[in-house]
Amino acid sequence: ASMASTTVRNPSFSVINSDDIDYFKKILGESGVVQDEEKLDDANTDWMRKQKGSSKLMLQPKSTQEVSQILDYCNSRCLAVVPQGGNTGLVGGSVPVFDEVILNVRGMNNIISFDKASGILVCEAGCILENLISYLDNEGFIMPLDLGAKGSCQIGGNVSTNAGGLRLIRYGSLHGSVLGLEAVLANGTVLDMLGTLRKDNTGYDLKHLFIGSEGSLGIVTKVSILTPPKLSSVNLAFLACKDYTSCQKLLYQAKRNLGEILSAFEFLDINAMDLVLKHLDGLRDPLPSSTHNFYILIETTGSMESHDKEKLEAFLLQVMESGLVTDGVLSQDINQASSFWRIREGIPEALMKAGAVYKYDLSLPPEKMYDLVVEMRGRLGTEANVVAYGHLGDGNLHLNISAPQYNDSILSKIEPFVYEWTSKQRGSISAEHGLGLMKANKIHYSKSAETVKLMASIKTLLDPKGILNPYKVLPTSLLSHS
Ligand code: FAD
Ligand code: S2G
Ligand code: ZN
Repeated sequence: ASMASTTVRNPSFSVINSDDIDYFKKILGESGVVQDEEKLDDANTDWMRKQKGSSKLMLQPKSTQEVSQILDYCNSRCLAVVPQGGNTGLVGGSVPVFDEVILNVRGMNNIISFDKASGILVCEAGCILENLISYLDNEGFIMPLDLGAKGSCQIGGNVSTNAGGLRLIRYGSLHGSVLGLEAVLANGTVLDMLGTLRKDNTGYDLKHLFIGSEGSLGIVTKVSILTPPKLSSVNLAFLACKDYTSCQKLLYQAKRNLGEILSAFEFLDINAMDLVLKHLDGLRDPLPSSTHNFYILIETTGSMESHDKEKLEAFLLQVMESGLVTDGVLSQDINQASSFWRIREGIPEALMKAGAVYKYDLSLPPEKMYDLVVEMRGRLGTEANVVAYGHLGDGNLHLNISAPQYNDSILSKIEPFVYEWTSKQRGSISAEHGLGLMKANKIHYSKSAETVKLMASIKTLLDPKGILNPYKVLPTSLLSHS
């Protein structure tokens, strides 16, 4: 049963009334107050279509000041609020559980400043990632993160989920590239932490609390982020390996022989490849010769095409000769490269088309990672299709269990087994997607009781009435206002 069905609405939260609507219209104008059924239907439903809230109101502020006024009012009225960005989150964190007010910052999508010398970008939280990527492309820079949801996800949502994605292996996590934030607390206080300094050791670095807080500590309204320069030479290899151990050894070699130009290392198994080729149009297997069990995408990004090509070709020759790689192709142009990425980035979409999806986004010791996939195949047999792919370079497995329909017999074979297995390996039950609603009561598999208790006291300090994204991230039992 999904989390929502076992969650009880917090009786201390008020229900929206007509005075509230009048107030919001007064501060936001008509366009900022959305009560349209269809738009609300969309905003109440998560990307996985597993979670559906019953919110009657979505607010779309145009400025930090308006966000502050909304939260100040909601806090005094004890109205619960769900901060929402692109609504591409995968753990049920971005949609209401009951009738929480949805607050979407999509209307706050201005670029505030960009320093072409340092690459420091300051923008509003509602900027869509893909728009930032194209803005920077014109300036000769790139975003330090890239993910399949770039067409819809907002930088505010990326920060709030501490999104990882395809480039983390090269450019690190948002905890490193985000230099500053502006956030609004539950009582309307505007926290200006919007520094643009690389180094600032004056007191506790509080912006880090908001990175990955999934809308539970405050609403991110502005982001300052360090963006890397766009380099001239990008190459992409689509390789095949016969077994998982070879994938691991390939990663070890790539880090040494490609070194500083390595910019992505992704894997997908044969089940993932079959699903993509079956459900997505216009794609074909780049290595049709014979079936392989594992596919690896290796991207390099450097400043000298001739040097990079020489390095990459020497590397590919070496790993082919050693048998680590059984087959491979180097993209010849941007179209071929994007068709290779389309295969990897299309897996979540293919999974949705295949039917029901049980999604586990795990950090595991790389040498153990695929043992879990094999164990799950043993436990599920023909009941479900166990699909594995992910950011192998970061030790991040996307274990997705696909079946025609959701059914509890499959779920009981997966949970709590997957969480216990991960916990035994001291892995993370959520590498990059966050806890949201789906895993709000699962944090103990990856965090000690003392740390979770401290998180709850920080949450209570910043949001005493618990109006920000209630029922999510932390176990409700731990929160005093529940
Ligand atoms: P939403 O889904 O709207 O919200 C996500 C969470 O952040 C919610 O808890 C919400 O309350 C909170 N939130 C949103 N905006 C704000 C704000 N301004 N202030 C405070 N809280 C806020 N994730 C990865 O990490 N790596 C991937 O490679 C990746 N690939 C994906 C591929 C596909 C096809 C899809 C559908 C999703 C993928 N995701 C991935 C998951 C998702 O895209 C990320 O979590 C993304 O960062 C969510 O951004 P969003 O704007 O859609 O946020
Ligand atoms: C990815 C998307 C979500 C999933 O594609 O990297 O983060 O697990 C994932 O399908
Ligand atoms: Zn991912």
